[in-house]
Amino acid sequence: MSPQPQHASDPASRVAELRARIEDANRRYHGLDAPDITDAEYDALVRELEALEAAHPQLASTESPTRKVGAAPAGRFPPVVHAVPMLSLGNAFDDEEVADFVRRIRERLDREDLAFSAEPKLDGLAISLRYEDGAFVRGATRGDGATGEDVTANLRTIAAIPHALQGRGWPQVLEVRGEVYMARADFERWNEQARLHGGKVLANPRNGAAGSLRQIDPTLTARRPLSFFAYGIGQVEGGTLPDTHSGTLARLREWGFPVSELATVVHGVEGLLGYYRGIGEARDGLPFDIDGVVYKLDDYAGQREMGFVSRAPRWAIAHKFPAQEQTTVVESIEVNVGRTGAVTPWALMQPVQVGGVTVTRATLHNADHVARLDVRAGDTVIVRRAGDVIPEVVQVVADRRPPDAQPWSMPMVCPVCGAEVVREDGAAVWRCSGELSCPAQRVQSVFHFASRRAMDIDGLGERYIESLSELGYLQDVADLYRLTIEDLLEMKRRADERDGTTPAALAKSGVKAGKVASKWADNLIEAIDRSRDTTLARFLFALGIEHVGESTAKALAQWFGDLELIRRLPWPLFKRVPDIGGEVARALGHFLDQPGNQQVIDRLLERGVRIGDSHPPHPKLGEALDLATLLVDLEIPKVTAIRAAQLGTAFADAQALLDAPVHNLVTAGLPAETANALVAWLEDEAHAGVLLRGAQAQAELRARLPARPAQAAGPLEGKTVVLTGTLSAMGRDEAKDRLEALGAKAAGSVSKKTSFVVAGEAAGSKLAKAEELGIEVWDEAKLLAFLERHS
Ligand code: I6G
Repeated sequence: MSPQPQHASDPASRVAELRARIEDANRRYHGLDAPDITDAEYDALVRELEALEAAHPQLASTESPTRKVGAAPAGRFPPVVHAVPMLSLGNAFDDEEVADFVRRIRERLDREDLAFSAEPKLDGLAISLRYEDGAFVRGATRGDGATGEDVTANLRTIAAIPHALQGRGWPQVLEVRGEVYMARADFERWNEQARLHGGKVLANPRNGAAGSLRQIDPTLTARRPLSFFAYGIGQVEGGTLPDTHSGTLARLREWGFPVSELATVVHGVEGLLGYYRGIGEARDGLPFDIDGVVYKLDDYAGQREMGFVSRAPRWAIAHKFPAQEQTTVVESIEVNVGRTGAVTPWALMQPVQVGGVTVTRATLHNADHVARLDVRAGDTVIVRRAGDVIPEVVQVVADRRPPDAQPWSMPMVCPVCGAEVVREDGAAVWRCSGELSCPAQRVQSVFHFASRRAMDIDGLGERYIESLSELGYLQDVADLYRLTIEDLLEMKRRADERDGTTPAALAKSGVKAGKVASKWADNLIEAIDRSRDTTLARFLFALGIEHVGESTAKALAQWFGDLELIRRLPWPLFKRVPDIGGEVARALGHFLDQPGNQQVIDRLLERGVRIGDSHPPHPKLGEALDLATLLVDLEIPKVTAIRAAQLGTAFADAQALLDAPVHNLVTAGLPAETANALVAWLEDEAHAGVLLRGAQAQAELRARLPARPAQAAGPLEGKTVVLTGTLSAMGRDEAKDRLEALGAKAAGSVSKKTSFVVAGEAAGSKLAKAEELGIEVWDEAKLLAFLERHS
């Protein structure tokens, strides 16, 4: 753990110290959106203060932060006095505290069966939206609970917030409360772009949401991908609402507010804890960050009777999950060399529990990120681990830096092979220039190639790949298909010797070394052999091309259908595939332009790799194989879609355009500035070459297009399916592949859009969700029967 500062020992001084620290944290969190401690640390300080105030009542004060909500607004926006205060929630950190919460209500109301509305607690920013006669008139932050900030203009830019209420029956005045948040994928996308282009990297989705709402210029807020969930109400006048919270949520849905689909009604302590566990299991797969779940007594009459204690209602509580952010100390900054040569810095840290997992390493993304955060060895940092994302360092705690901490810089040579580390102009990534002569790149590329979702060579772990590479058996992935049983046995013998696992030691432990090794080698050779029969998508993914993940590889296979065709395409043609943009297309083009890579593909095919699912290109490609589209895809400065269309009409083909003098371009209707920019661009031989290759590739694609309409759509075309639980006859991945092959789209979470859920053994919250939403559920037998019928 990080070194903690010394605390005052007498209660009065410690209380004063805690109040000052908590108030400072409140100001940073609510007012400045720049927290310097994690939520867990904050919660611990508040708990300590509460305990001290309870043990020493003479120290209690109405001015204590334990009696207040948030922080007074920082004054950037006009103040808004909330007609009904925006409170905060008490917290429960374990089952016992939840049981106490329920017991207190049961005793005070003298009721046995208590119904609670339960919903996830989003990690966002609480806001209040005021509607008068159905029109959105004002939106405010929570502030200190009594007074917030008027951020109406910014809230109007969020698509999920209705400008006018839908349906009918709404009260004349209605205040809706809820949480503005940034979905994880939007946050990741935003940061990826920010890292690439030097923009503002957000520490976490919550800071992203809060910072976005505090922009003075609403057009800046509009650019941020923000979402909203409604979870309650404030002032209501001139109308009535249902007499339960769950009924109100349903009504809010009808009036056009997004309400969490995971909100539900449960009964008693068991119901609450079951909900907590179910959401806990689903947490990593949710599209947004949550820090717990909230339980609210469902009936308003009971809520009124329970009332409030200082800053929080007695009828609601937040049950917190283990924190996803923690502080720890960076021991050193190391770099990793990936399969594309990217040299990525990461932090080796003192072990710390984050979200229930011990973490010692966290990514620092790239050199710019390290520079932006100014992370140094010795620094106390905040690490974050959310969902299945790799833990990352998000912030340095500046005032805990040791005086001798030194700034970090990227090593000039690759720590693995000694080749120069270089950075392309304008790129964020530094690369080892050693390519396949760098053992790290070689090992990583083979490891990826052999992985389950790629060529699926079972039994070939990273350690063996390292040994095979060290001993010269593997120069590149194609060498896998030359390995013999003898090579493997020789490698294993030498590796065991090096690791001290001698045949004598094995014999002593009762293992028949020779037999075991030869069985292992037989199996591995068999697995390599099996992998020869593959699909185009797997093959493309296995090549480890930068930015080409599994879904891009599948899209390429689906749209172009043939490796030989893909191998010859110049980069702009890849942009014809939906969801492939310039960056991915250029990475693909760059990979295929390297003679070394083409030779590896040749050798793989020579050594027996067979792609079994080649087919003609997707007929839709035929819709945009013209000169104008090519010119747009080439991203030529000043050549917009309109200008490209003019050129496409004026010139018969790419060669005619290349031959045209500048005045012909102007005659074709191009402004002089655009014509000059185009001529300057075409003067570069590489540009002219890619234009001509693009035109030839278009012609080839046209020739390959199927003469008649595409094959009939798969039986699951347009269906969205979610797989959950354990399937015994095949893995979930295989089931997913087979359903996708029949046209289905696989999703990670259940929503109203899900067509059906395949539920194996021990299916949990996703199954419960499907049942709750009335979505069709298939058991494994039904899945197998369906696949059998459509195989
Ligand atoms: O901060 C909050 C998050 C979520 C809440 C809340 C909530 O319900 C799902 N509900 C209340 C009543 C309050 N804060 C005060």
